[in-house]
Amino acid sequence: MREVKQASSVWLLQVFGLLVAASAMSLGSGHAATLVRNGVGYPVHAPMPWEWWLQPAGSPIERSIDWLLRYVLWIMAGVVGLVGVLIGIIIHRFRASMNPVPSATTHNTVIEIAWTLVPAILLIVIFVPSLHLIYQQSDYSKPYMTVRVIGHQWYWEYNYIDAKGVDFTSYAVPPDKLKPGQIRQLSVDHPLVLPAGKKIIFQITSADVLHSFFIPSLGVQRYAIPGQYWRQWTKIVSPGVYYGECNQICGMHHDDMPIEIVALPVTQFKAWLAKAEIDAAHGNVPDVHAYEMAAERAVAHQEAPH
Ligand SMILES: [Cu+2]
Repeated sequence: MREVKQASSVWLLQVFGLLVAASAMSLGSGHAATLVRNGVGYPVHAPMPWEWWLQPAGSPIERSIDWLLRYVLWIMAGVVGLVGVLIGIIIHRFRASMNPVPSATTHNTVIEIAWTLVPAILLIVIFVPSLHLIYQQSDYSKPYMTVRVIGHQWYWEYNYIDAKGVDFTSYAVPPDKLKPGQIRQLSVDHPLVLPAGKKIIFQITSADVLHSFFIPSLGVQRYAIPGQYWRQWTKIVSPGVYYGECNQICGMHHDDMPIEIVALPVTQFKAWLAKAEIDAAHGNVPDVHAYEMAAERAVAHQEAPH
């Protein structure tokens, strides 16, 4: 009987050790995903066919979210694995045929302390990084710029409140009007153009019903609520195109309000914004191709030998 006990506890330790090793490997691994490029050679952050994990992180917040998800998932896998193994041992060792005389044991102080302490420690171990992430998400200090995002049935409106008159709408490109390189139900007529590597605050609201401003690769998701401004910040690590969508059911054409963000290097962004201000002064929306040309220049600059 003693031998059986020892063998099962060794086995248990081995399973637990494997889980710990696997989680350590998972936590250490970074994203090596290669991104698709669009018509002007810009990296595209969009959902991929058969994708089963999160999109590669494009902002510090999304990196933290990704890390916390893996961390909690592995703790959960450890708990589920351990409980599963224990149930297996109990079913096997304490079955009726093996125990003709039932045990009269009712208490075991050591086990009772352990099963109180271990979950409490696990909760603390999850709570500390979660709280850290909440603080990170709530840090609105020193922004480079603020963009007011307004949800409408069924399009987005982007108001660059620091730039005079730059306020335009963004509609999904209808499926029959898609140009090569554009993505069905994700590409828009006027993307939100932003600088890469700078802290941006979104001031999110709605003009009619509840919408939600959601860009998975940037770790941005906030309800757009009529009569309220909700904030969220992001910092887009590298230039590229980032896609998202309204993810609050907002009526018949809820699926027609995707989000397309073009992140340009700061110098190109400044040039784009200056041009957009001139356009606005003449009552025009920013030229659709201006950002594409800026992106092309950015790619050429990136790939030039140093
Ligand atoms: Cu919506």
